[in-house]
Amino acid sequence: MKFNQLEEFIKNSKKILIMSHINPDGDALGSTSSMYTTIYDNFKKKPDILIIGHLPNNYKFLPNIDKGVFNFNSSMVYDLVITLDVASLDRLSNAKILFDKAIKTINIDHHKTNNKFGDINVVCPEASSTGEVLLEIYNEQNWTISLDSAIGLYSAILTDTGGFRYENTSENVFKSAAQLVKIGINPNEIYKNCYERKSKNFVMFQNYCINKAVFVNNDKTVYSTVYKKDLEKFHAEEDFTEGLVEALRAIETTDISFLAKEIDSKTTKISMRSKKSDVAVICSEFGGGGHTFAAGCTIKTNIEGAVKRILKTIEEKSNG
Ligand SMILES: [Mn+2]
Repeated sequence: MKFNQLEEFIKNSKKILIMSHINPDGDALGSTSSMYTTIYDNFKKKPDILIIGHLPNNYKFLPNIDKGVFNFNSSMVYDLVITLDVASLDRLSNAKILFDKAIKTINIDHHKTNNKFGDINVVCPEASSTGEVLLEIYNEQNWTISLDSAIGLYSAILTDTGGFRYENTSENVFKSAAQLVKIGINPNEIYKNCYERKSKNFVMFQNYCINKAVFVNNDKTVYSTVYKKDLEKFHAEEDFTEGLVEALRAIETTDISFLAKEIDSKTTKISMRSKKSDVAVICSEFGGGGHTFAAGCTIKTNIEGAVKRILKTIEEKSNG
């Protein structure tokens, strides 16, 4: 791969913005942390960072992520906007306006449904994470990778592979991780930051959701529901549902697991995982998308209606 224009874009831009998708996860935030750090280390420029939604407590340790802001001026025109881990522009929510106004744009991602909306697109569906794509770019460009930058990349790869467990855990994932360990990152320290800083409410909320899971189709499909009143009861933060749908997939009989979350009385957000079936296909029926074994969509109806429609589509499109 050749990414020559990337350096040219960065060098020629004064005002640079880095942003990722709404309610960012470990890959989104780790990649953002690393990209900021690497641009500073190599070009002495300080990009702006926009965090769209909530910054989970367990990712506050990421170097330079404290430079992130949560509000923006919609009249701002950036010379360059870099999106990381953003599969489609609607994932930027109302911050899309900053992307639309930017003079130049770079789209770096690993979602197979990414529709290449940037002036430069580095989209690698075979990569585990956007962090893995970034490391490839840095190596190719011979950019310096500092310890702080490596911490972001390792966190991105660690979390998007579910701790080196998911099907995207390739040979290159371990090669990348080895390079980052060589730079000096401490795997145990990063693991503890990412995974062992849960609040009591978080654990109790997750157990509550698992407890009320519903099994259908001879236990091949399992789902749970999250109502606003559940979130209130446990004083839930945005990231409280993270990992739930994977926990349900871990059941031996499960092929497809999904979580239906009430946004309002007419909007339900679905996140879906599978072992065999292509859930990107199922979610794309509802205008969503993602990866083969991890996808999501938003359905304009209440939870009960959304669950009904999803179960029907699973019946039609799954591998049985
Ligand atoms: Mn990702």
